[in-house]
Amino acid sequence: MQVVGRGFRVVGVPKTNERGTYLFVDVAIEPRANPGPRELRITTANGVALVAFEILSPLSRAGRFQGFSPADVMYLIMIDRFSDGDPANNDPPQSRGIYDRKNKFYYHGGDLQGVLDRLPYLKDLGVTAVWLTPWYDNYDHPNQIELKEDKPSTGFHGYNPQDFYAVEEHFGTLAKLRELVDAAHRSGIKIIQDEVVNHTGPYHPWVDDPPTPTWFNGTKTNHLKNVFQTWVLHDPRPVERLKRETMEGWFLDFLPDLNQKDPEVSRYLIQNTLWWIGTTGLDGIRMDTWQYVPNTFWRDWNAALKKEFPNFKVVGEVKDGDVVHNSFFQGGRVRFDGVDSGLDSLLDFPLFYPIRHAFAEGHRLDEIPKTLAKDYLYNNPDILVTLLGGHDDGRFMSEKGATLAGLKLANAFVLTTRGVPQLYYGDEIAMTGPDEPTTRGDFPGGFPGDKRNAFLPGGRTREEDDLFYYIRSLTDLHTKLEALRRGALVNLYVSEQQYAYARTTNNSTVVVVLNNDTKATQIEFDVSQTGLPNGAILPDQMRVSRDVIVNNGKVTVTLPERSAAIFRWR
Ligand SMILES: [Ca+2]
Ligand SMILES: [Ca+2]
Ligand SMILES: [Ca+2]
Repeated sequence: MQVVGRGFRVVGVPKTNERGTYLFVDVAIEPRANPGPRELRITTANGVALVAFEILSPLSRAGRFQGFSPADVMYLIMIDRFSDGDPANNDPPQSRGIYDRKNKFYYHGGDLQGVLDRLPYLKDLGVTAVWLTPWYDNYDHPNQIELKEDKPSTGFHGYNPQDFYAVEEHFGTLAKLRELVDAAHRSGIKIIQDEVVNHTGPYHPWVDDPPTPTWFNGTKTNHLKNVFQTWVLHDPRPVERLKRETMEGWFLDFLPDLNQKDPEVSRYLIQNTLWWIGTTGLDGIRMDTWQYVPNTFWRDWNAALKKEFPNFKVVGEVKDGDVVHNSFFQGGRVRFDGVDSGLDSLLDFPLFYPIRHAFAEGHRLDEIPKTLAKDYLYNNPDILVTLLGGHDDGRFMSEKGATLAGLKLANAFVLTTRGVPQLYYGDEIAMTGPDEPTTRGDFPGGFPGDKRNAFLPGGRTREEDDLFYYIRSLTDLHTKLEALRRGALVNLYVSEQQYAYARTTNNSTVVVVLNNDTKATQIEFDVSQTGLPNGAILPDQMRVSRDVIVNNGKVTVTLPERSAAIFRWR
């Protein structure tokens, strides 16, 4: 083993695996090494191989690696289904034949250039952070292992990585990704990467030739199946067999489960994350299938990230409606297992389900404050990512009983309660889709030949336009009013279908009143704990209520059926 070029060297003795198919080499780069190409020269009895290696200049930190906060408005985009900015990559030579817009399980042509082209639209909507579904290279052929409706599927969603160091060719290149991150930053928009480290795609070359004997939990022919007994993960006295099946079982029985307890796997995954952040300048990570990976790995992974990128933030996906369960995974606290995972934030699924029940189906609204009442279990509830829609659930508008008025109410709540609000692409124009993958429909106007362009006002129906501007007025308030970005949440009034709360800072107060009932309402409630003085006049920013005046520490609010008022003081 030799290095060719200056400024780097091999550390220790390189190791090969038993079959001689992998070589593990540690390389140290000198702090003053000049950027540019290098080579590793590997000599064996059978000859010489050269491996290309490149030293990149570190990106300037200004305006990069920013993290996210409750001041942001996050927007989830499924890259393949949002906007096709480069039709030339729709059916690439290396993966010919898995592009078909008529097949909901195939690639549809959306790409990184498409997201780049739509930055002005996102900016106009008031988005400040974009979460993109995974851009890892997925397999180049139909998936014969995972049949959907008895037919082969593809990795259009990005969650079945084939190469952790490459960008999917349907989406673009690493250069295009860097261009997108830079352009987004110039528009005041952060980029959140969606990562997967629990498993690889079913066709990853490691599956037939693992770099170490313990690279995966089990093998293709001999592994546990994930039994999804997730409750045992927070059980201080778990049945070990159930815990192993849940932590180490292969997801859906076909996604090879990486063994993060193998030190080489752990190093590979940590370095891979640092590489994506460092080479692109992105701002945060949404981590898939968080709960199926050991907390000890997360502790080390988060520590490595924060050491290099102190402002960086991570939100984990724990898809569960139980606060007791979800709160166990948030970091900042050593749990009974003796580990602090270091995780900043979680997708707030415990709040997602009551949001759907109340605002889509019209069930009791007080389920929402009842869920928020469990916030004390979290180490930091204010950084949770709140949502009314996502790519793994049917669309809001496809729920039984859903109406535009209900969707407006749900948006009004998500954009005014505590947490980091997250929108799902297309919900702002009331897209429908009852299941996965119809919930991942093509954004109208994002694709060549589309009959209309809903990115532009003229391409939207009157109802869609009305909803779009309603949400835009909410994101506008969220951006302008400090109380909505970082105010404390104070509950003021709860009944079966009405809920009033304030967000307060030292010098500003916003009072939000939601009426989820199908008839008009008048409610009176005490606001003295918000510090609002008697005589204070509060205008409604949404223009559904008359101004209210604080009288004897109380206000009286009259609201039409299924509507939200947002009263602002100072
Ligand atoms: Ca394309
Ligand atoms: Ca591919
Ligand atoms: Ca696992």
